[in-house]
Amino acid sequence: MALEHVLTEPPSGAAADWTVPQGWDAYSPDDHAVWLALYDRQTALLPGRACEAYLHGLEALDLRGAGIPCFDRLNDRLADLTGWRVVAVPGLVPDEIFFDHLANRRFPAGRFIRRADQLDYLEEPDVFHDVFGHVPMLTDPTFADYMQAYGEGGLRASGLGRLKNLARLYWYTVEFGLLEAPEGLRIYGAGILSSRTESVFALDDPSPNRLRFHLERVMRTPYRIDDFQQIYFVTRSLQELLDATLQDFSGVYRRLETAADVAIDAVLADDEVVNRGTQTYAAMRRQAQQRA
Ligand code: HBI
Ligand code: FE
Repeated sequence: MALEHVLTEPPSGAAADWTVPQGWDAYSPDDHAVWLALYDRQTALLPGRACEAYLHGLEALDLRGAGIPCFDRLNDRLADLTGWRVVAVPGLVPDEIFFDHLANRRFPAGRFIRRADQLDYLEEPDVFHDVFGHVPMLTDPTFADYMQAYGEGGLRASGLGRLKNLARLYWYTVEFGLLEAPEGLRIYGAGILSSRTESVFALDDPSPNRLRFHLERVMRTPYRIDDFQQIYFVTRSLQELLDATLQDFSGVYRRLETAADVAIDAVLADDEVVNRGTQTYAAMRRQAQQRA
């Protein structure tokens, strides 16, 4: 086994599908205060930055409430809108478990919340990232279908040895995707929407490349988990994402067997460039790390 640190069995207290009770009564007043602080900070920033579908969803779900949402009550509304539900999980779950939940319109969400001294960054997805970042988009019928199609594609990709490529699709769309709206670029990716600094950087900073979404290009592009992205992919519509994902990936996967990965800062001759980045931010961070 290569990945010895990743749990392969559900931890005690978890069901076979890795779900756990949310335990809403166990949140402390401090936990709820962290939710409210993060919520208010992000919602002050997001009008004019987040896409319409996201802002609508946020309103329809009444996510500020009095603190961390109770999943049962949230699900009453969400299931009415698109048939999706949120289920609590103890942390990252194995890929197949994750895909199986998505394929069945269940979104696995962390139940813990970061501490007040970790507002800006943490490694594991907590309830703020998962619910504030991801769940409003699940109220959009097209995006709701896209997430289900992704889960179904994941179950097939596991058997074909192309998970690395499929994970990039998730990363560059569900987590870090941008959308071209009539009014300009807008955010739909949850990793951006739940980050104060990246929700500014992703749209306004001259460093990153912003290229039109193209399924195979995305699948050939590695990503960073430790800093702002060096490249964002811009889709013309959520329908474009769904259409790209509903096709049979076997031809794509066959070509990927021989296609090399693309360097993270590269712009290729046939890329459709929205903004050519300076890559200044990434260069500056590299220098700072070399000095350290
Ligand atoms: N588990 N809870 C949780 N959340 C994720 O986003 C997640 C996961 N397990 C696997 C996984 N993501 C990735 O494999 C997918 O991005 C492809
Ligand atoms: Fe996420």
